[in-house]
Amino acid sequence: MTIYNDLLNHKKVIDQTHLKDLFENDPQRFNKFHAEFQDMLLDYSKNKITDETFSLLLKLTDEACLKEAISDMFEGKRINTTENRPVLHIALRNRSNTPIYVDGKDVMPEINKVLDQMHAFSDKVRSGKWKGATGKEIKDIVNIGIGGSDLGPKMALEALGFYTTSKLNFHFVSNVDGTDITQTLNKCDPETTLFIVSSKTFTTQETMTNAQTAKDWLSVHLGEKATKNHFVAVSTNTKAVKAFGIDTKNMFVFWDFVGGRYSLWSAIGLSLMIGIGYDGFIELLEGAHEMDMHFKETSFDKNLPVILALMGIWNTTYLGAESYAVLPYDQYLDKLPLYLQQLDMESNGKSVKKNGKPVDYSTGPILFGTAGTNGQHSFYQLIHQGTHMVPADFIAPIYSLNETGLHHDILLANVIAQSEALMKGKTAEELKAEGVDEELIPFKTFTGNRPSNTLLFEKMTPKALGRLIALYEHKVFVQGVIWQVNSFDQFGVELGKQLAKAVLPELLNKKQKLKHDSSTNALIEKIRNLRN
Ligand code: G6Q
Repeated sequence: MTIYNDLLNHKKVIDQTHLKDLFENDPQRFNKFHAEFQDMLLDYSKNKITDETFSLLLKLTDEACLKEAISDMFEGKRINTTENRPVLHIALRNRSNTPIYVDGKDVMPEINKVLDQMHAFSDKVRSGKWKGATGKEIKDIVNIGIGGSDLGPKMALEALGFYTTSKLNFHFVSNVDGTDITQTLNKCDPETTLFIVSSKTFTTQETMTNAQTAKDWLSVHLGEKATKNHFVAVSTNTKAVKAFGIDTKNMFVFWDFVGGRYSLWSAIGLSLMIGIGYDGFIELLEGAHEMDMHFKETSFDKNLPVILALMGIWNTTYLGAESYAVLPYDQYLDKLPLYLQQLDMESNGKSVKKNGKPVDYSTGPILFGTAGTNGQHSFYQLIHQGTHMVPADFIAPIYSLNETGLHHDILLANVIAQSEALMKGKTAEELKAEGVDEELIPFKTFTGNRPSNTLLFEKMTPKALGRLIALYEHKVFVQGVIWQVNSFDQFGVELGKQLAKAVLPELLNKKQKLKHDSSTNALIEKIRNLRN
């Protein structure tokens, strides 16, 4: 790992420099450190980098054989090594339809077939041709799913709210907490509600529990037979869908080569397609496909996902940042941080390399964020003046879909001012010149020198969203390759699924002997004594 050591040495030089000076010493800095694709502008000049940093970071991509890794993914090689699966979310949006082979078979015809099935179904629901058991049109769509089978369509339906039909209400039930399903059912009429049970495995405890409760609720009101008009399934597990009582004609399949957190583009996006229509969904796929091609074909020094990944690696692995804020200045993107939290933290929250050896450097950071300007009135304090360095991505559309008076200009002024303030800070001298009281100067001083990226795009459209999400997917991919982790498994998530299954019978049966530690035993005792 020679480049690793070179970068560690180089860090010592960077530690002596201030971002403000880098800008003052080089009026061309923005020109050097920005990249564009379609209507997207990525300004990464407010990172603590120099020409040398950037060229060393680019060498990391050679060392990690990034070019080959990208080809392997696009060619359907089994790059998810621990689960022995290819990783082909890119095939789901392969609008050019070039064949992609898995075990000698082109996967595109199957993918297009499911898209056609989704098209026909979503048209029927949107036009009112799909009827409930009593002959009424559907008014409420309830997606029941969790994690990757929930966050994508939930985030995207909100992001594309401007393009979503107002004839239908959309609900997402994910938590096994009975409050989630109860509150949703309270808003729905059984005669006009359609449930989409979304689960890759169709065995996930939360989803199956919620789906059963919904099915019972429907049966009480309309009888068991109503299931066929009010339930559809999105899954890879035909047997389990059948066993649950959903007609497999109303099942939309996807495949093992689609990871949960990468499944928005598959039939998991059914609720989204119903919301924005087939054409809108295709535009989303087109946007993502454009980003796929940009990622695959553009040299790394101009490649948006690669650059974003390298900035993240520099900040996390070398400069010691432990967290990372995603700050969209667009109300429609309010759920983007939540979505990216799963994408990034589930993919690269790993401490073992693909070869089974532990890493001795930092990998994926803790990701958080919220839509601007709300965060400015809360956690930005820590970002500006706390003891942690929190690199941030500011994301903003240049036009609002709801241009109202000066609102959007004010919003944009805020996003620009924030990244400038983080970079420059405010010195004691500047405060003195402003006439600030001597004793308040330490409190009002800002060190600055805090890194950020700014990503501007024209306006929120399905295409723009497709590009944006694919950008972050590939960023996470590049980081995984350089950190040498498998970004596509999630054994940490699976642990939770197993542990809860072991405790449940102990909670239900007071007599069952407990063999945990004293804390776990006491907590179980307390709950079961009171509940029984
Ligand atoms: C995603 C994860 C996880 C998964 C959920 C739901 O990458 O694996 O969030 O999506 O656990 O799983 P099912 O779709 O199988 O219900």
